[in-house]
Amino acid sequence: MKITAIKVFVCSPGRNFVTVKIHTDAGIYGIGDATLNGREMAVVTYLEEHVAPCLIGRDAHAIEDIWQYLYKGVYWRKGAVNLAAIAAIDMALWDIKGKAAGLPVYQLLGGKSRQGVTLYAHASGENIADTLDKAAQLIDQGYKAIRLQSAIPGLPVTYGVLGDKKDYYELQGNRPLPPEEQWSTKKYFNLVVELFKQARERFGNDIHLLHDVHSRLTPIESARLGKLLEPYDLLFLEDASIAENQDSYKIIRQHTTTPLAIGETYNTIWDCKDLIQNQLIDYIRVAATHAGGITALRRIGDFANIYNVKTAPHGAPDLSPICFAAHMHLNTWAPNFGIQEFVGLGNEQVKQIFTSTVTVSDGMAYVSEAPGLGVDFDETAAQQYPYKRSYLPVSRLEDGTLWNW
Ligand code: CS2
Ligand code: MG
Repeated sequence: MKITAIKVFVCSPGRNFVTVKIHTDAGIYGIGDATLNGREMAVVTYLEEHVAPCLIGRDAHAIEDIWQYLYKGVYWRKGAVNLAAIAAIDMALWDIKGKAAGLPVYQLLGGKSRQGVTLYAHASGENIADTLDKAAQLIDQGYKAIRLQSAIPGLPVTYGVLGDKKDYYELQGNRPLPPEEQWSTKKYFNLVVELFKQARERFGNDIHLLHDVHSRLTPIESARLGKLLEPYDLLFLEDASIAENQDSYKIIRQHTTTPLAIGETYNTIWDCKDLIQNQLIDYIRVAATHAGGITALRRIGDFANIYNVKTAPHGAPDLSPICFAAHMHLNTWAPNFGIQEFVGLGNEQVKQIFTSTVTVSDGMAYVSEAPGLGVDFDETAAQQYPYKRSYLPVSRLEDGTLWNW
């Protein structure tokens, strides 16, 4: 089965998505997600100018060889743009292979290790009470795991809190230039432990609670936070600190038993190899779109399994329903699957463009038996929502120092 054409689409149903469609001479096509939030057009050009011409005429079934060709063949390996492009091609080829075999991708990976995939949902609020009210609503909907993020008194904007925006798509899709947000670790510490203390008082110990620090603490600050949160038994503390120096997690690990999760910004196994093999983390959160697709996530997941590290794939609003579908097949197969982040199946425009067969009920998600990834992309509907440049914010400390957003 030969690749005959590769098309790249950018649309903005509230926020930008980059979608790849690979056509074959068997009349089967596959789709993949190449969305790199804030740098979408870099990936579009990379795919159209540098990747697509090399793949026309190649065997669409040769997923691994094409992955190696695109990763090693570029010479300039790694990087967010490279691996987002490889990821989209990879997802599309797995979609094609499943369609050709008449099997859902999870069957090609090794079949089901579970019927349903446990989700964690987002509760964010303007204050602790508001955040916990949102969490209570999610618990009533059947979610067994909730990520809590609350606005920080004294800071105009806080990561993960919608503010006056109606949803994440509105929040992320309207940033013509990078907004500058302020960070204060002191103000953050004044709130965050109290948030989880009150959450446990209100909801008891059965519900799983999670929190995303979003890389804003130094290792010793993360160690302190992990220790202070131990009484509240978090499922994991995410992105407690940047780990470009993977050894920095040894400092955190020495001080706390709060489970640690990281990986949504990682592009290859090399970004997390030491964290995993030294068991400095408990969950690896690499995303199919950012870390090289299904082929790569299967490899990273198997490596993590050797060290009792579970998978907890990233599931933010800037990953399209195609990436979510890819995660769902991986999550259904992976013996060491932990939990899947979930921010909903999209707004009405997203659902108009991406037709997914994933179903969600009672805090669990289920893949369908549809061949391939079980998701489709409507090119015509996508044209109604043209690309609109939008950036991620940047963060500064109160003295103006550029910080981690
Ligand atoms: C966040 C993401 O969901 C998460 O865990 O870290 O929403 C992240 O802020 C976005 O993916 C950035 O584009
Ligand atoms: Mg995160």
